[in-house]
Amino acid sequence: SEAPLLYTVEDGVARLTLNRPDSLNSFNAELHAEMRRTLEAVRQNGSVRALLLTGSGRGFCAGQDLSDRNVAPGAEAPDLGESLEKRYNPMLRALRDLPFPTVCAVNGVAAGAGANIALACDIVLAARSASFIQAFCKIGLLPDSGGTWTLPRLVGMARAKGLAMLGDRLSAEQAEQWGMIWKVVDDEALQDEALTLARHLATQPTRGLALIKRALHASADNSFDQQLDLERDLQRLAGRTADYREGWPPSWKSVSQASRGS
Ligand code: T3D
Repeated sequence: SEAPLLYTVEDGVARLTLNRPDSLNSFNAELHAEMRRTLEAVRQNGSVRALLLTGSGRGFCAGQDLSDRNVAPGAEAPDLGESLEKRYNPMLRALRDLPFPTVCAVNGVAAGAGANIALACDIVLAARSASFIQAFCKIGLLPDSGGTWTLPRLVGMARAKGLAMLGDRLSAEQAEQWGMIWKVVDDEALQDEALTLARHLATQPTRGLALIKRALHASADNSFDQQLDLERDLQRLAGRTADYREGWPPSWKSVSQASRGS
């Protein structure tokens, strides 16, 4: 049978494609194992400078494969805490902590954990026909894969509560209007545009982008004062990178000339 996860590296971009289209790329144990292995390989691969995550077929990801969760009456309940501890949480941590930009191309419906995996990426593009569903409440669960942390920060508490407690389908366009994602793209242009964006990011100062990511992530838990201290520390590191030292005179000149209209 076909691999549940497709993985290529080209032009500094690691492309991961969830590939269980018959079940809308839902996560079974095999896909979890492949994701874990591949995210580790991506982190270790010195030539990778951006990651692009997408799905095959008409969906992006429907979250947990519920056919692995059939609970017969009277049977012992599965330990979902263990599922998060051993599978989802390590995946989300690995994805979020990658020291380079992650782009998600949401090609179709993103439901349950699938929605929150997408939202854990740095830049989220979605096909116009895609949608996001915090489906958990319909089966008695709460948003996981970081959703209860990510959602209020992206869309505010009122919308986070509505999404999480109602489980309604949010269109890609509404998600863009709410600032939950970066951009909606026409369906037929999605993969090209996402790849172009990921390739562009892979040519940019990777260490600087990693520091941006660190600072923005830390801001969620810091006071303004703490964040100023963090910016000082990280800017010190950024100022020592070859990218800064080689890059600033010509790009500064071209920027200032452009802004003077010459
Ligand atoms: O358990 C733990 O470890 C805890 C962690 C939980 C994390 C979670 O993600 S919990 C939330 C799980 N996901 C869901 O509740 C979403 C379930 N799916 C849906 O609600 C709908 O499929 C969608 C709204 C996403 C899409 O609807 P639609 O009408 O476009 O497609 P469909 O017909 O429902 O699905 C197409 C096929 O995919 C279908 O199979 P079939 O009939 O063609 O053979 C359907 O059964 C299958 N499928 C969809 N989602 C899942 C799935 N199969 C297994 N697991 C799924 N989650």
